[in-house]
Amino acid sequence: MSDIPAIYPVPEDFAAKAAIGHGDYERLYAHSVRDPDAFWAQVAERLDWDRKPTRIRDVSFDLKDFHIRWYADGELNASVNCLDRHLTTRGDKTALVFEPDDPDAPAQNVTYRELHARVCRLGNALRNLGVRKGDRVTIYLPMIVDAAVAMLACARIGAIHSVVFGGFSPNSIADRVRDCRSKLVITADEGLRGSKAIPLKANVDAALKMPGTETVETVLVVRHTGGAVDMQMPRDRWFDAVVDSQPDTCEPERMNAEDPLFILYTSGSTGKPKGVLHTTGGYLVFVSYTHECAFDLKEDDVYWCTADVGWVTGHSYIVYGPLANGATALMFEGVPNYPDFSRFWQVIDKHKVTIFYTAPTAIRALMREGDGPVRKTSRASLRLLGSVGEPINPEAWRWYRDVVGDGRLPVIDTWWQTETGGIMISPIPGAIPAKPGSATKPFFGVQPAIVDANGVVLEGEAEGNLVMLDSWPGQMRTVYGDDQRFIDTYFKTYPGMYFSGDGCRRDADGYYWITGRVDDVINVSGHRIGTAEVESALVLHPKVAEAAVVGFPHDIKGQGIYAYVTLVAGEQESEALRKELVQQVRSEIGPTATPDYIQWAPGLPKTRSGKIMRRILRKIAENAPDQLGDTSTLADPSVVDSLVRQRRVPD
Ligand code: 6R9
Repeated sequence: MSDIPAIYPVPEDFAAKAAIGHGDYERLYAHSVRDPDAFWAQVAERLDWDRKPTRIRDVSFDLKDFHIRWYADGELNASVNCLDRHLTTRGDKTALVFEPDDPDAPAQNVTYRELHARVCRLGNALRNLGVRKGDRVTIYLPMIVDAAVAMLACARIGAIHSVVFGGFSPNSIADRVRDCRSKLVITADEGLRGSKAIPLKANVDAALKMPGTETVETVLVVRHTGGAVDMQMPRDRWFDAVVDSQPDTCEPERMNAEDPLFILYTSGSTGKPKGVLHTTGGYLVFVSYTHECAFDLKEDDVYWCTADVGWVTGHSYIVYGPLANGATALMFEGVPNYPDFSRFWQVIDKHKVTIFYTAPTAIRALMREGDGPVRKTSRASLRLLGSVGEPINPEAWRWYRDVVGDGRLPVIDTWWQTETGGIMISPIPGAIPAKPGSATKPFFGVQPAIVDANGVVLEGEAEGNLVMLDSWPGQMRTVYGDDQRFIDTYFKTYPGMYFSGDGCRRDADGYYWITGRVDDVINVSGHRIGTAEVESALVLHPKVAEAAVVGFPHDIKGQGIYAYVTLVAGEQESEALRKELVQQVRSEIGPTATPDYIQWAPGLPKTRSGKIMRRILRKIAENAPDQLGDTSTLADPSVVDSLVRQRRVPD
């Protein structure tokens, strides 16, 4: 690592053209936090409001009077801001470029005018199907233009969308439909990933057989691959049959800034995934502003974020941020290694992509294939690279900059969360020199701090837990249907502050270095998996008495899933059972939660009060048996020896 420079100045040619250049950051940041009301009032002018807000920030993190409201007397419609207002100046500009899974299938360019019409037609269809303001609509689609159309059509009529990632299982769909009592589901016959068909409609069918999903009245099915599906009348309707004949204008619903825009489920340290709720005004202000500043957006950029719309990155930085800014955004249906490991770079050349935003796990997987697949492409159109989802190790950062970016482009490492709505800590590319592995400095108006275990704010160089001292417009407003869980999860650990769940270090230059989750959340390839969810899936098996799940370092995925399983007395350990358990987790949650390793555990290390000591299990999973620390408080220290003996030793 010593050969990686500790700091990379902003490339001169980039700085020269950047909207926010050398020396501007400190001044603008100081201004943004000195008078947040004035600052965020001014930023809000970037949107078209039906009624301009006069109340800007109305927030208290104090548990006795807890509330978070931004722009509370403002009114606007998110789809109008993403579409209608661009029609006069950018009607014929490409809003979305669709690049299909199969490189030989035709790509599509959808203009703002076309996208507007498609959104309006679906909005009308949804209204005809009885969807009203405040109703919930579940979206379970592949990475196709209709996914963005579906989100924006909901926004247009004031329905709250809940996008479920296409890799999730029927069980996970059912959980999410049940939790928010969805009225309608929008899906497709199948998705395509690396030429493999994903049976989306069949998964929805299976989900809707599960109890508690009876609220769903209609399933709209997009014809995508043409694969055979089972249509159950009158519930199931073909999307084209219902939508295509609709008028291509649709009266937008006038929304209060604090009316919900969407719910997105995310894993936490306990229980089932929680429905993170974002509202309309603050969220849209924040994602459009961060998208413009962090990516130094220019009118003629072709911007590509490789995330799936099923994650927050897809919501904020494929759909809402870029479209609110009138940008051209690329949607890619496929995977980085199909037909081969050069695909990303070929797509960049094909569509002349200028800004590329991906995840460290993808960078590491591509880096492992060597420089060849990259070097055989030009990538001359690129001017900025971004990373998101997990800590990026300096080696991967440098490969990204030097090989993908030919050493000439700025790299921004952007830290944020589903809960934060948008980018919180990131270089402003024309203004902040980068340090590989550091997300660098807070975005305008964002006030991070590092606290010790007692919640004492640490100054200067420090390491501890990452909190936010004050609100920002993109902050989540609640856990859908469970205000108390929202407060308990984020505001109880350190009273008066938002707790991120991440550990963090700040260096002498004031740069922030995220060290990873400090709670029981595992970050697998940038996807959050709660250990409790995997444990529940394992103990559902009749032969399993108990399970404990921890993360361990993984070369490509960042973290892998390591499960300790104790069988019911008398049951036999076997390879077949191990496979069955892996399959069980996949079908309960989805392939992203697949355990990398299952270790049979005759017993688990517990305190005398019966608490599993995960610290010890983590060290064993990390193959660091000499760092177990104090085991004297265990009820039965001998279980540790047997776990250590049988641990997985990486080759
Ligand atoms: C946007 C997104 C959030 C968690 C977060 C943190 C990790 C995200 C990161 C990063 C280090 C970065 N994370 N970006 N860690 N550096 N640049 O990923 O949202 O899926 O909710 O995950 O991901 O641990 O707490 P989400």
